[in-house]
Parts: sequence; C-alpha cells; structure tokens
Amino acid sequence: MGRRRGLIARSMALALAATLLLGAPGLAAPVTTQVYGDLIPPKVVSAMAMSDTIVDVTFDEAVDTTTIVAGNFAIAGLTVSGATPNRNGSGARLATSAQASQSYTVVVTGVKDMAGNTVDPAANSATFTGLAGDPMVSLSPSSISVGEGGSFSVELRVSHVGDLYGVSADIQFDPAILQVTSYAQSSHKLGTVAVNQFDNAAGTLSYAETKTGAVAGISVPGEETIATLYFKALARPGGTLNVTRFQIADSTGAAVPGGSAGATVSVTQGFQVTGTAQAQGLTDQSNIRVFLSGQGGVVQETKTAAHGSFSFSSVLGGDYRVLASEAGFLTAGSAQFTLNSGNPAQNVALQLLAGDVNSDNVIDIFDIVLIARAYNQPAGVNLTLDLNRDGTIELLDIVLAAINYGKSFSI
Ligand SMILES: [Ca+2]
Ligand SMILES: [Ca+2]
Repeated sequence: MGRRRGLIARSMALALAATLLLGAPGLAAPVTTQVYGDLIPPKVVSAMAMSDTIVDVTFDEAVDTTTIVAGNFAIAGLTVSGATPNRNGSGARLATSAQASQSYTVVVTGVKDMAGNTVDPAANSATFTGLAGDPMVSLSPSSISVGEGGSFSVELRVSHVGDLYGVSADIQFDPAILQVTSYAQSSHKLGTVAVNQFDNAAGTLSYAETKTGAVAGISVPGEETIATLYFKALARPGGTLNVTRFQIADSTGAAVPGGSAGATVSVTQGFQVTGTAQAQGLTDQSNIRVFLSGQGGVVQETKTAAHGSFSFSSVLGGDYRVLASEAGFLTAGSAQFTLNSGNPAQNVALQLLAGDVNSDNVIDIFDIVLIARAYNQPAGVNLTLDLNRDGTIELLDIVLAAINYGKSFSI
C-alpha cells in the first residue's frame, strides 16, 4: 500500500514538473500512472460470515468487479452460489450454502486489481467461523409465567451475526396487561445505548445500542444478551411482547437481514405467603432475611418488618418452603406446602434458635468455644457472637447457645 501511494505521488509530482516546464497547464505532457503502474497483486485480508449463508471477503485494495464471480471463490465444505462486489470495490459478498458453526477457509483465484494483477497466490485465502442459524433479534425466555401483580424480566438477545455493530428493537405490549417497570438495563456488549425509552400508555419500548468509531463489530456465532427489560404483570391471562421492528447493522453500516421473535407472557393467579420469623431472645425482630424457595431454588427474598412479619405476593402455584436466616442463629425452615387455587394463601411461623455462630447449621461445642473466646469483649468485635444483641459478649450469650446445644438444621 505504502509503495503504491509513493508511486502515485511521484507521478503527480512529475506531472506538476512537466506543467511548470512547459509553462501552460493545457500543454502538459501526458504523464500517467501507467508509466509507474501498479505491479502489486491484490491480497485477501480477511473473511467473515455475515449470516449463515453470507460471507464477506475483504481485499487490501480495490479489485476489478468483473472478476468478482462465484467461480473465483472456493470454500471447502460449502457451495458458493453468488459473488457481488462490496466495501467500495475492495470486497466481495458471497452467497453460500448453509454453514455450520465451524471453521472454513475461502480460497480466491482469478480476482484482479484495477491494474490487472491477479490475486497474490501467497495471500489468496482467509478463514472464518460459520454461523449456524439466521441472524435474529429475540426475547428470551420466549415463554414466561408470572403471578398476577408480579414482576419479571426478559432479555433482548441477538444471535448469529458475524459483524454486529449496532442493533435496535421496538417492542409492543398491551398496557392494560403489562407495564415496563424501569428502563432497559444494558449489558454493554456494544457500548453505547442510543435509544432507551418506553411508553406505558401506548405499550411500547424502544432500545438501540451501538459501537462507536471505526472499529469492527463483535462476532456473535451463538447468542448475546444486549439488554434486560423489566416488566410488571397487571392482569390475567397475560399477553405477548412483540418485536414490531428491528435492525441489525454491521460495521460498514449495512443492514444485516434476519428475523425476530418475541415472547409470550402467561399471567396466572397470584398466590400469597405470609408469616413471622423471629430470632430467639431478640427485642428487635426486623431485618431477618426470609427466602421463599421453590423447586428450582429461591424465587423471592425479603426481610422481616417489626415483630418479624413478612409476606410474599404474586407467587406462582407450586411447592414451596420458607427459610429464614440471621447471623449467629440456626437457619429455620418451614415444612413444604403447595400453593394452588385450593390453597391460595399460606401462613408460616418460624423461630430461629440462637447459637450457630459459625453458620454450619449445627449448634455445638465449636459455637460455644467461639463465644467463650470473645468473653467480655464489646459486640463491635463480632456482632454475630453477641447473640442477645446487648452490646457485650458475655455469659448470657454462652447460655443461649448452650440451651440449644445439639440442635441442627438440614435442607
Ligand atoms: Ca455451628
Ligand atoms: Ca450479649
């Protein structure tokens, strides 16, 4: 490249010198770049799958577009059915048979530069990773269940794009059934959030994110989360989140053709779990952590209010337990119960026994030793050891643990 620029600069300088010597521009001798013609053959710089049936090949200079024909490009394992010039004449866009998610090598023959040099045999190939699927803008999960009044999130994802520079999506929903609870939260995969707005009266949410500057896009052979969208379910039976419009842009500013997929939201009756969780010996029963655990793990978490009261609402039907934990106390758990239309609300009372200061779910000699070693120290040293929260680690704390000696908790 540098050498070619030098040649062109020299030819221009000669033309200028000739003009000065002859004294009249119109009579300048015909000095052309042909004298110092481009002798350097074009090189293949890179290849990249743009979709599961499109591959872009880039050269290091503009090429003769009449040589951009399918027969000049070979990819082992794929059929090249078409080739068209792109990237201002220094690239080719190939139509291929369906790719798999694997490495391919494109070998170029017969492509010439503007001066007629045939592609450099030492630089006539490039490898790329195939894309196994159409470019997509989609919402994930595609199917969501939520209790009436409950909240949920859904991810805006992009998949199967070789050179993802920017993406936008407009999402439509029934505002009587669903409402956006906050702006979309970016995953910062592309960097700059260009649009992030919603209208809960109209039932629309628009999000767009892009990279900035003259840089390549990101390769998304599989699926990437671009943003997380937060909603509340107002009413049964639910509705859909439709992607009404989307655009995928590559780093040349061209649109990447693809598809989109929305999500279905099923809103069911919201069940309720209420109760109390109280830690033995404490006057302040607030801020004890309470967990509602379903078959897949914790589904909601809260903290107790005064007197240890708590509640979970908008809970889906199913089997649950309630667990409560507080530093220095043995975790407490309810028996399993089932929420359904026959049992839409469950009340649970839990008591947390004092003494499990090392949080191993057993109150034993190790806990008592830990308290005894801090005997007469202020609680500021280790609040967990001050079981009755009176400010000092002393006999009453040891006795609380000793009373519960041998008690244990198991999930
Ligand atoms: Ca313990
Ligand atoms: Ca104490």
